[in-house]
Amino acid sequence: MDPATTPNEAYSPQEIERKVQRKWDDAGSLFADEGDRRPKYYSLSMWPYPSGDLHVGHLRNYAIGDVWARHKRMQGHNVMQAMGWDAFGKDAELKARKMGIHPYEWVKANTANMRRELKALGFLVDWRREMASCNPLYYYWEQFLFLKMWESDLVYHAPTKVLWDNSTSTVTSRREVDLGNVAKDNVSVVEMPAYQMRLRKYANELLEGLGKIDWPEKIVKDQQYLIGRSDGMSIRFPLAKKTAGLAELDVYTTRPDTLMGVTYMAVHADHALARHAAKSDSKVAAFCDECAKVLPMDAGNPEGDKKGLPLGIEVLNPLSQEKIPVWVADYVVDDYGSGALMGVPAHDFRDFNFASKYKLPIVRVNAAPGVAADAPVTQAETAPGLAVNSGPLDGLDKDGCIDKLEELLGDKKMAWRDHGLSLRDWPINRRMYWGTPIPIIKCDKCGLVPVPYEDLPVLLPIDVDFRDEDALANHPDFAEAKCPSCSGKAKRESDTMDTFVNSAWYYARFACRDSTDRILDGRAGHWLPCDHYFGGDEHAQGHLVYARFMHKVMRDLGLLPGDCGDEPFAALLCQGMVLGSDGKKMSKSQDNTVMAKDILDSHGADVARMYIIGVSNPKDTFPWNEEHVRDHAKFLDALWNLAMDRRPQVADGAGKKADPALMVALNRLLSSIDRNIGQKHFNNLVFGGIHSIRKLLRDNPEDHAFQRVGFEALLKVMNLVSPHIAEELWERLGFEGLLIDAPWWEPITAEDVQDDSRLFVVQVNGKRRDEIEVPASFGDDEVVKAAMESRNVARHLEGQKVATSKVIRKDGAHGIVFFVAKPGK
Ligand code: ANZ
Ligand code: ZN
Repeated sequence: MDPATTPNEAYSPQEIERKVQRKWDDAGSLFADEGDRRPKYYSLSMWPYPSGDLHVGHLRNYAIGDVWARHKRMQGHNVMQAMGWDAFGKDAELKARKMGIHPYEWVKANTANMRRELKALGFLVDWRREMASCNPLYYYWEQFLFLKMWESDLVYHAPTKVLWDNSTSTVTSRREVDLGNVAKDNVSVVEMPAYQMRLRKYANELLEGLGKIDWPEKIVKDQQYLIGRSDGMSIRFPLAKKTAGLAELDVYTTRPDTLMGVTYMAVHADHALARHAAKSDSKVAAFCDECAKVLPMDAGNPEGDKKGLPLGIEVLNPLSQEKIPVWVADYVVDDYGSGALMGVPAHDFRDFNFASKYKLPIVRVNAAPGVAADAPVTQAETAPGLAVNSGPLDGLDKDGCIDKLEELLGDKKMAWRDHGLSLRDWPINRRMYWGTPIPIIKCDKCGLVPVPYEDLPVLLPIDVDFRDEDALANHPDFAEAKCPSCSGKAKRESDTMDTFVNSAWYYARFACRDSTDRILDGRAGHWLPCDHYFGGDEHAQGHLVYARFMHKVMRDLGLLPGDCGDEPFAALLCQGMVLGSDGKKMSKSQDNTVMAKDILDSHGADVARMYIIGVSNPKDTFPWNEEHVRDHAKFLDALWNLAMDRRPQVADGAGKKADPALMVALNRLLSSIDRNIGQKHFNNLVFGGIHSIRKLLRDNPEDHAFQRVGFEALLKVMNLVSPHIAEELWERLGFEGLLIDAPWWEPITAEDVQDDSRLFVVQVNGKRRDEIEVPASFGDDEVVKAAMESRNVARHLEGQKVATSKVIRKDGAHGIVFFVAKPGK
């Protein structure tokens, strides 16, 4: 049968997608094996929390990662992408409590849905590596990791203050409150014994490592801020009279040069001096109780009313021996520095407000150039100038003051260089059932005793009354235990780990998820570090810190085989959000959520993927637009028909040489596609790339050789974005092998894109009407003339008078012609 004379088969996306996926499966195309000779490339997109169906935010994340992964593969890498389920956690548990569905059942049903949808989307994922954090084999190794950390004192047990969500009776976090997931009114500060991971121990390395990875600037800044390392000094103020067993009060300051301007000291309500004063002063006692309720996010806030009370205690300025009163104040953070500060109202905002309110002296000890030493201070002057009114420090800048103080006070151990750190250790228990059990046994005689390795895993019982907020503690088989140390009767720890522990090391386990004898075997050595990571920037100060920490911990514990690097994720891209069509954040309550399934059912995977890649730069946020989705469906339909029509030309073009001018035009497009991929502007692959190549092909049917090279290139780009239709057309047009395995084109050289023609976009009254190609030698008049002759432009100028025409030339190769036309002859 002659394909040119039979009508085309209609484009039926779902059918093609199923067929192509079967083809990939049969060929084992999606598998990533360690034995492969090509260089490894591990590309990972954050694993989903199985909350129900796949939403379009997931779709976007994975479509972006897949563009990158498929491109790397075509460039000759052995690419591994894996998928799994961040299956433990609060949402499942709360849902369970509310709806009476067991979290296990809920997760099972949801993962089944999401797996089906993800598979239907045709991502390049090695599904043999699928794993879930709630699987005992996974959390067995997590418990093993915990015990290793326990042995090395990288996790310890101590009381800490946490944010308690009264509405769910679980531990929450500042982030949850900031995101609005938990109402601030429902939150209180409670002290609770906690297992804490020593994040602070790794603060310096976490900070330095940021310089070695290719991460978005914003995330790097967020992490620097979170770690919050500052340089300064600790200064020791002798107490005028020994109090509460203390002879001195130490404070940390970033401005030691302002020491002579200290007019009061402030301590946190939990400080020994405040607690001592509270014993004999009921007003202080009441105030301290008030302070205990201040949420940490409010305490550090530079604005807002600051409250305090004098304690009737005095210290001496170590430099001048002057007496200074000690106050208790609600703006002192208890676990920063020493939980006390020196108040310098003239040069610190918070101190200025505080001193103004309580009529404490404000003394200038620093002046910018040109400011007199006796100039009044009307607001805090925080930029460091030179010291004034400061005795031995006068005339020195900040560094000079620090040197001088070291000289004057260093020997007496009254001042020393020091660092501040905002980063806190990481409490990992959440008072929940649905998580990894903490492998500890609590014995009255022996204290906290680790579960012996041979008794791991500590299985999470499934037969519990999960409506009980203390389900594990009340489960007799689980709770009763024998002390491994004294064999006496003991209790098993009934708390479980935060889900962030699960997701802090999953990327490594994907390499060898079935390993039973090692947490990470040689396969992890092959794949790690992860070359590229994709996910949302809401994880900047949580997951992305914890995973970096855990990688270094596993390295130091000797659990990373071979050279896995010091950082888990060499490069990172954070995609923007998908908003509802109303421009608002998608949420169930707004009724503006779009599920991947909706668009899969109506248009198929390729349309879904093409829309979500083409609609905006991966980094940007955009509102969903149903009409644009339909436009993409129409586009792919037209493209299918064009390709099917051109089968004879493509077949005939083999072995022939295409017109050089057309090749230059094509090469220009390919070169810009390469540039856009490099910069991860994947959106430009759709309009600048796929659309433009299609247009070249449509307009030049007579050059059969060009039809062949053009379609070959077009399908390769489409393989990154809409891989099923591309794979199918690859076969129908008679190209060899599978497209998914085809190599990318060689880099385009300057020679490939040189020629004597120039491309101009033509606009009439602000609307793009055509693109013309003219000889490079054409002057502006000739370009305008050629533009007016183009069919589409002529049509839009018909019956009108050209009022203005203008030619703008850009970077040699491209340009724009503008026409302003008015009615009339
Ligand atoms: C005196 C001073 C003078 C300060 C001045 C600043 C400006 P960063 O920069 O964030 O590291 N501080 C120390 N411990 C504190 C605590 N527990 N709670 C609240 N504030 C505390 O913060 C360091 C500065 O924060 C320190 O430097 C101290 O105030 C204050 F012109 O000391 B400064
Ligand atoms: Zn014991």
